[in-house]
Amino acid sequence: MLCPSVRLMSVTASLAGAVLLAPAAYAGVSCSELATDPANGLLGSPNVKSVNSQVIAASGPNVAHCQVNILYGENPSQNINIRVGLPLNELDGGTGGVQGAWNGRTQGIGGGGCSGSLNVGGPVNAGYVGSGNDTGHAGGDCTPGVNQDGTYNLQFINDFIRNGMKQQVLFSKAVAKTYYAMKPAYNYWNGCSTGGRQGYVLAQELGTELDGILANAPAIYWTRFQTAQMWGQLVMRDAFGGAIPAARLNQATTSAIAACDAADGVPDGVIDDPRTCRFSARANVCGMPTAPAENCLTLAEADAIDRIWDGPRNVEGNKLWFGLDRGTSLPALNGTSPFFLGVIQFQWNTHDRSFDWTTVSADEYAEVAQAGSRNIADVTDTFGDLDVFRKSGGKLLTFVGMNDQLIMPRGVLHYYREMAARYSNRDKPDFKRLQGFYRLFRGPGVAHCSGGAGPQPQNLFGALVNWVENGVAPDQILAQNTSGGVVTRTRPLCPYPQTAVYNGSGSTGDAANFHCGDNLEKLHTVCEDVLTEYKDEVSGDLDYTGMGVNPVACKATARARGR
Ligand SMILES: [Ca+2]
Repeated sequence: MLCPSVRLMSVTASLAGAVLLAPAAYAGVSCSELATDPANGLLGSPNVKSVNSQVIAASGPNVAHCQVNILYGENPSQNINIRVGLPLNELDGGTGGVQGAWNGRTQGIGGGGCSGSLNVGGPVNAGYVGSGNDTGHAGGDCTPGVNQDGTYNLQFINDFIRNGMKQQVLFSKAVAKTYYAMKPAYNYWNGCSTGGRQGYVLAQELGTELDGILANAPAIYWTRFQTAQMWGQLVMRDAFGGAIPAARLNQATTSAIAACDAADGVPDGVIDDPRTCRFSARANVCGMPTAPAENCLTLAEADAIDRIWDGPRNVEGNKLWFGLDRGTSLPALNGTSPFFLGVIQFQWNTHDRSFDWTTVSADEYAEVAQAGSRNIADVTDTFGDLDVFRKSGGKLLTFVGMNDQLIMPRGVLHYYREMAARYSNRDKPDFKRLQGFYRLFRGPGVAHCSGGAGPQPQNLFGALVNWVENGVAPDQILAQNTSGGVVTRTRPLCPYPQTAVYNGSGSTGDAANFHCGDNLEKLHTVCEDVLTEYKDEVSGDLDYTGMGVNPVACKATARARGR
């Protein structure tokens, strides 16, 4: 057998950036020792309430690995479960990596909804040290964020919003260093939805710890967008006391796609940029020549759907958050029961666990939104800057489906535009400059994280790794549709504000016939998405601050459009 230290040095040389701590002799420890020897930094350490570690044998698709479970808490009420999965090191029989079976990298994975995740099999099977955490609570219920006595349970909220994943990342790096006697060469995050939001929190608040973050469909602006999940429910309840039948909602979506699909130059069943689609559900009112053969609407239903697309406004008509875009499946938020996290969000906003959303009219929406902004959104909404992350050389990659049915994708564009303004030389957003470390890819026709009629993005994480380790920034991401395992359509996805432009000849089902171009930051599109002042939702002015959007130009274009 090759001397471990020689072998370690030779393979390490192939991994740029790896830092070898102990070239003379391999100083790693066995998996079982990680939790039993206080010298390894876990047992007996401050705030580590308990720890165990054991080798888990290979099973089905899962490789043999070392599993470390840590219960972390700085006080009796804080109980964050963290799991770190480590490909076996040499002492434990691992082979094939830069040390044992390890590829020299860590990859934290995120949760969903109000849950974390302890399932680290994906990264571990790919050779990474994988990590997850439960965000400090079991299950997916956010209700305990408000105590019965009407106070906030800030421990619960902060552990879910930020503490869990920060400790997860820090422990995963420390445990890897001890187990392999090597610092990880690269550290990554990989999450979607809540996992995407967690990636943004890490970029904003733990900016020096990660080299690359894949944060898809991020649930940032948690309070504001989850409150907006209830908008359609209020509108429908006001108008006719209940939900529009799903078949009629779905027909309205189908009709909107039919009306706007070809306007982007490619009739493919997908609206490339739904912000440009002005289709009104009134076209589907029963008796209208444009009405569909089945599932036509009453006028009240049509107006309610138009308001769902438009999104919440206050009584003065100023926009408070973004709606669901045309082409997006509507029943997830607008079914006979509201989405459960939206109901709980109203309770968080009002810090009243028994708050009943059915007591709120659409005209009163702004009051609930403002309560949320003033009471809790500073804690939950994670809209901080990326200064430290940017300065330390991190790369942030985000994919968001334009027909996401749970988060409002325009919220992600909103943050991206803000950062483009922040990292520009002048007031005007500078997307090229922003793209130096932060790239946002839109997925036309794609639903929440995946699904929907649009081409699905391929190998986003691989693109991030290539960017971080080889300096190759992704200029496009390949997306595809498949049917029965056969690829039926390919299309490039482009870094915002570019989009895929058809070259004019050849199959529109072939990515080779498209290039990334155009500029979707059209003045009227951007102006219409300026929001009412944060924390003054009831009667505040539209807030252009920090958006890089010129209010004078917006007023001029609004006048020209007669709006
Ligand atoms: Ca189209």
